[in-house]
Amino acid sequence: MQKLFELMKALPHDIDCGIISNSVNIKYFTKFSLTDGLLIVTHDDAYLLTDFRYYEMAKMRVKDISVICSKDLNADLKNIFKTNSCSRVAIESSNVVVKTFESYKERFKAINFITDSRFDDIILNLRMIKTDYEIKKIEQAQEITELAFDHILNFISKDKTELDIARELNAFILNNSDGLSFDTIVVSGSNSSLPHGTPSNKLIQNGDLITMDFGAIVDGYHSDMTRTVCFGEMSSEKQEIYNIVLSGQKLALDSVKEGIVCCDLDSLVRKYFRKFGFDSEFGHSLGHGVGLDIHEKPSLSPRGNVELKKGMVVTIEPGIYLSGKFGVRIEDMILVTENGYKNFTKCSKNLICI
Ligand SMILES: [Mn+2]
Repeated sequence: MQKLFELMKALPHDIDCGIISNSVNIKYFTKFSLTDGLLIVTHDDAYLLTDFRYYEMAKMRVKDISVICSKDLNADLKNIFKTNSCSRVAIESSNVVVKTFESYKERFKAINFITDSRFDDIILNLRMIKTDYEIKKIEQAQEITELAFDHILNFISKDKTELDIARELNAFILNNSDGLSFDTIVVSGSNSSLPHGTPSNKLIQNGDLITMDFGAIVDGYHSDMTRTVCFGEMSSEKQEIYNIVLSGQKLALDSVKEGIVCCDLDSLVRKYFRKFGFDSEFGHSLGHGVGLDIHEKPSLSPRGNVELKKGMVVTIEPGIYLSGKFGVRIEDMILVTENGYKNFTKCSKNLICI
């Protein structure tokens, strides 16, 4: 919160006040989850406006921020603007829908609403650098994800479908964490060439590669991991592609350090795959930030212009997808450190054959 105050004060064209409506951003600053509420920040003060449903719990849990049980949002906002002499009020342009924005303008005619992305940017940039508390939560989420992986390796057999495997992973994660990071991906055989394919009724067959992409949530913090395993006999072509993806991932990991620009890291792997003739077979980004959202800044894509910094948590997940045949993706989640990285993902990347 203190950092946000400082960054707001430092903005080139002064913003007196900001309205945070994205519940993930509210959670970030207050550690409190709600689906309905506003966090109003001035240069040195903050107010959490919520209603009867959340008020008592918020009052207990949220420290250093005035919690207001709002019965009349207009009146409460007007009051805050007046008490703090706010005339330039920023909204989260990437979160506020047109209808809400029009109604703000209508209700507060004297206020100049700032709609450029500066306010969003300072929040998202703050969220990129994880605190020790956040790192611990992400670590816990990843530990559960790996227990789920160990569990599923013993579950997979020839009488199981992709859906059976996905449901078993989901059940394990739901029993041991606060939720699923996203809809679990389990794709096998020729379906594995679909990077974000949906699990189907297809039975696991001899020689299939099975790609599983899944994660758990702990106190709002996500984990993200992908492993590709083999069922039965492995063809030399599959082995070869697996090794290329694995070396591509290693190349990226070895190059992670403070100061490297995200697109350069992405391009290292892309160029490496090109040597083997795989240009368009790696059609997605190398990775993404992870935290209170499963996908957040920075983006490790060909357009990612952010420099990696100590404290960022990102995935490194190259893949090669041969349409109609099979695909391989290997994904680890790492913490960027001064001289390299710390890998949250501990499980082996040697090709596992079941
Ligand atoms: Mn991912």
